[in-house]
Amino acid sequence: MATLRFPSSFVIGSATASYQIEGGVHEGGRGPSIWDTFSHTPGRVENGDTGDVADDHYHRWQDDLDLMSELGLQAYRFSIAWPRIQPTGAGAPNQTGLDFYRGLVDGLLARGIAPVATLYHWDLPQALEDAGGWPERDTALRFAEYAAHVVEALGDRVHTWTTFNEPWCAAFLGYGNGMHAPGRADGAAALAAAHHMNLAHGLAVPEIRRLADPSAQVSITLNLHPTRELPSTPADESAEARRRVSAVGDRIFLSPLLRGHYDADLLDDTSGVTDWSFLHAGDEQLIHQPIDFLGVNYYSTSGVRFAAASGPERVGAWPGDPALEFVRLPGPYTDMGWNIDPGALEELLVSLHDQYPDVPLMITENGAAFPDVVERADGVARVEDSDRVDYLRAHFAAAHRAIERGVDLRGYLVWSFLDNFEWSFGFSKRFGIVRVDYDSQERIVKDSGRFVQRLIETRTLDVD
Ligand code: IFM
Repeated sequence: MATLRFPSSFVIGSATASYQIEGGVHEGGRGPSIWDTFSHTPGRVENGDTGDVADDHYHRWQDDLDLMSELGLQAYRFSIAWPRIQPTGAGAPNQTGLDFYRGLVDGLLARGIAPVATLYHWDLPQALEDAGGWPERDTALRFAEYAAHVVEALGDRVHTWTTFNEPWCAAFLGYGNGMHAPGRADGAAALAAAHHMNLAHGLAVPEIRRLADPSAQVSITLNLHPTRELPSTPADESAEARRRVSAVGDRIFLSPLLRGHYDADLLDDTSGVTDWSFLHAGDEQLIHQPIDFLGVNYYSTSGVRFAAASGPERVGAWPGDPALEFVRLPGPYTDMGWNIDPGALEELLVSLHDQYPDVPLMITENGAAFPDVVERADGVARVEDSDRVDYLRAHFAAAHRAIERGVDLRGYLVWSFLDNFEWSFGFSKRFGIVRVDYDSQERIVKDSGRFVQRLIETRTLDVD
């Protein structure tokens, strides 16, 4: 047994996102988002679940903040619902929407919890999708305006800003294979969407810097795709498959954001899908804005190879690479079917640090879904989620190893604070460190919540 100590500057907290927890979808002047439309479309979300009520956080946020305070969270990452601020995605901001987030932020500050605000966690106003959505360049311009409204209202009190959460999912699951809202399956549209999210980031960052407190930290959060070699696949094929995943999964964001250009191999790999005419002269320079840290969301790894060329043509999340096949690596697995591989988190952080040594990192999401069980004894409810505690312990240890290896890792935000609407899986997957009963809205702090509480209190972690 060893005891690891985290630096005092290392921020430990938790995260959520607007559509996944808020509910109150018709309140406060909020307009519809693509996720309202998608979740209300039969067959799109497991069990027909929607975010109409979700965790009812829109009404219960003060109690939720009290729970965060009880756990001692140092930071809370939440997202702002664009359709609460601009119900149709354009025009003057809706004061009631701004007031909701101002109340939330002030409540956090009053409890000594640092707000980390994400501007886009996938709830695009439906009106903007009706006008073409992210494959349209105009959506990037609208985003910069929206960002300015939010930062003008909250920039004096929020010091950490994230433009986008996981643009890969929003572009490639939303427009590439249609698993996410708005449910379109068109490889060229997905690539245009990815570019316009990059552009939207590039246009929004100067707005944030103009309107926020000068000490503001500005970031973007990516879900990168760490892959491992498959023993059964020849090394050169494996290397080529992994290169292709890194191009259209990771470097499509990393390279323009952090180096100021799209990589030649990405343009080449996708040339059969699009001519990239949506990329205008000067865009790459616009996208390449200095950021203060890069947010990293990490859960799992996969093996990748090329499938046999026969079979129906697949339109998927990997435009230009229809033969790419993802292979599940050995377990253990979480309830999402994702393999548990904490070593890959350490490797990912070290590799990002080696490639972009001047960019500090923050783990903006890490956590696990498990099918929790509530036990009640003497009127006290308990969720003994030792599987989630083990997962978190192993991943915090991996983060600690990365720090020891010289990575400038600023913090770790556990996904998620509350059980919530897990997108196309509806409420069937529970990621929370706090359990939510969706009928009564009762909250129960799970053992994993107490684990995080102790970690923050002691700054230490015991590992075998
Ligand atoms: O719930 C999601 C979150 O919205 C984005 N990152 C991954 C989480 C788990 O799937």
